[in-house]
Amino acid sequence: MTTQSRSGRVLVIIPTYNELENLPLILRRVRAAEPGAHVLIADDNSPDGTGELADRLAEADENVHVMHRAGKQGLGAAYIAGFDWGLDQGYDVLVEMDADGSHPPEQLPDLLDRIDAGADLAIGSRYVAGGRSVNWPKRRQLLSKGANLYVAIALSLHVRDSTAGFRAFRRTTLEKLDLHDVESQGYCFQVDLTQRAIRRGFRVDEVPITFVEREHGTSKMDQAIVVEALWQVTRWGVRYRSAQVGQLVRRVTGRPAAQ
Ligand SMILES: Nc1nc2c(ncn2[C@@H]2O[C@H](COP(=O)(O)OP(=O)(O)OP(=O)(O)O)[C@@H](O)[C@H]2O)c(=O)[nH]1
Ligand SMILES: [Mg+2]
Repeated sequence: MTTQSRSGRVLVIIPTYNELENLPLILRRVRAAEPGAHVLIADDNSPDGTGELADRLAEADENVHVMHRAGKQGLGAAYIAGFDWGLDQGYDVLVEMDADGSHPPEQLPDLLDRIDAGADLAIGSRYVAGGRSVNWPKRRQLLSKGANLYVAIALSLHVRDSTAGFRAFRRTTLEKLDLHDVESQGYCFQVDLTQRAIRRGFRVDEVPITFVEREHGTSKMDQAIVVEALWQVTRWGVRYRSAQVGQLVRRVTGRPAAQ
């Protein structure tokens, strides 16, 4: 078992919104699975008191930190704030993990091992050999698979699970992703970071994971997140394709790019 990543200090960022039941469970599992890793809980002023519980848990464990944010601003914004904090504090590897138990902390060492092996971004994937989803309703599985297929075709991304939210980034990767112009949330946020990493030439590895449907609390996924994702991916796809056509035309005509 890996106790601490050889790639340096690890911060696991867990965004929370109304995760009262899940937070103590996930925290215990993370601390057991990867005792050397620190945790940052990024709470958006959850009405159910998750933020206060996070404070109490952090008081009992010096490796647990809490970031209180003013109100619900979406998963992407919480992660960007968490990355900023983690980079500022000098962590070498920054991990994304949901609070609801869908991303098994017991598989965190697998992600960190992949970083140690040279990946710049390790994605916990449901759609590579050995990966799977447990108890996920058929409708959600179809949505997820359909979204991934659309992303792969529209953006020419050779990643099976580009919407996955269980990931480990090297700090040097995040530093080059221009995080401050990322506006997307939800599914789209994960796709955006994936395409940025690939376009900048980073090594992106997928590690098989078992994704488990949440047992407690309620999902924050809604129709707006799906519509945002479809719309954004379509826009990126059009931009990517027109840039490719532009390159092709320049190659054929021998003309330099218009200024
Ligand atoms: N800080 C913060 N966390 C959020 C926000 N929205 C969702 N989260 C957290 O992000 C994680 C993922 O949210 P989920 O509701 O599980 O969304 P999902 O995993 O895409 O959807 P399901 O598969 O239905 O669970 C959980 O830990 C949530 O508590 C938000 O606006 N702010
Ligand atoms: Mg979830």
